[in-house]
Amino acid sequence: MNNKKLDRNLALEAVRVTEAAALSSSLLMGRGDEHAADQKAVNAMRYFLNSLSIEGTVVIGEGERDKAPMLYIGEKVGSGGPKVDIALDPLEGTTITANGGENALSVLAMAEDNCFLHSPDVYMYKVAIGKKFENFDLKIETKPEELIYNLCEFSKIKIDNLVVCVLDRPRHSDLIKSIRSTGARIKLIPDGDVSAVIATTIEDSGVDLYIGSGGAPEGVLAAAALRCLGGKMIGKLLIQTDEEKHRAIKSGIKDFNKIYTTKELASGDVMFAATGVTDGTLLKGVRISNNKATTHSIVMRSKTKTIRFVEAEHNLNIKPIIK
Ligand code: VTB
Repeated sequence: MNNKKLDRNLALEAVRVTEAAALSSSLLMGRGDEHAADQKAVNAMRYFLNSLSIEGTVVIGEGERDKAPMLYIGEKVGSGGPKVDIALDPLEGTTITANGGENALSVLAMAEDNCFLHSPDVYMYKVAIGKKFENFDLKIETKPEELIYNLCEFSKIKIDNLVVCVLDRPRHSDLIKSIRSTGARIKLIPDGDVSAVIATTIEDSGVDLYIGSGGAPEGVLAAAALRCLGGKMIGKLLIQTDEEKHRAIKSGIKDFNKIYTTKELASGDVMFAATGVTDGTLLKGVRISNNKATTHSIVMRSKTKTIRFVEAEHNLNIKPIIK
């Protein structure tokens, strides 16, 4: 069975996993406890991952083994079957969930061995553009102002109609100034850059371009999504300390200055599933009423570019949420 092409039904199985994680963590929406919400998502995701017929290895996970007791990088999951590499974030947007904000997702991507960049948990500078700009020559060294002018020239979009999404962080103050100097508009987000990168490719999301530094593991997950949806992303690891250098080397990174394309972050036949935890641009969050929960998920494959939106109703009398 090993090294066989991934069974397409696995993508549908993946939704069950993200649904479970989203359901569990959504119970703690707005309760101000990021850690507990994350833990619930991790418990549920791990339980359901272990029921899949795969020999899975977590390559993007909750962190190093000594810091993450579950779903750590290198952890084996599944009940046996084809070898699959797994990139996951049981709760992308822990703070968002704790605050009851928008765009928290439970995310899972799968591919054959060695298809995901084994990224250390450091920052990555990311630039992402949607499908409508796919033929645009995206270069990481282009200054934000120039990138915006070039993109508008390429697409004939008026500058003041272009919206750039940026994580709201003090480290982005110069970036924000540069973007504002062009006349383009900005959507500042508190967290959740996987969702923001995906938004560049969703029609009517109100986001055209994503720029800034965020988690590198989230960069791999976002690239996996773009492989299925279209759009382009480039990323560069931002390795700032000796300790980060050491972790990068341990992850197998040789060239610290390498600029990664979407395909270098997530190559091969990729499957991507996400379920909304809180309401967002792409998906609605979990709704619970009368012992019934409704989830909204997306599941897609890079090979066929099939995109499925799955709305599921869970009868909590028969199958309670894992707590
Ligand atoms: C971003 C954000 C994520 O990490 O990637 C961020 O999109 C980067 O770290 O949702 P900082 O918070 O240090 O800026 C997350 O918040 C996930 O932890």
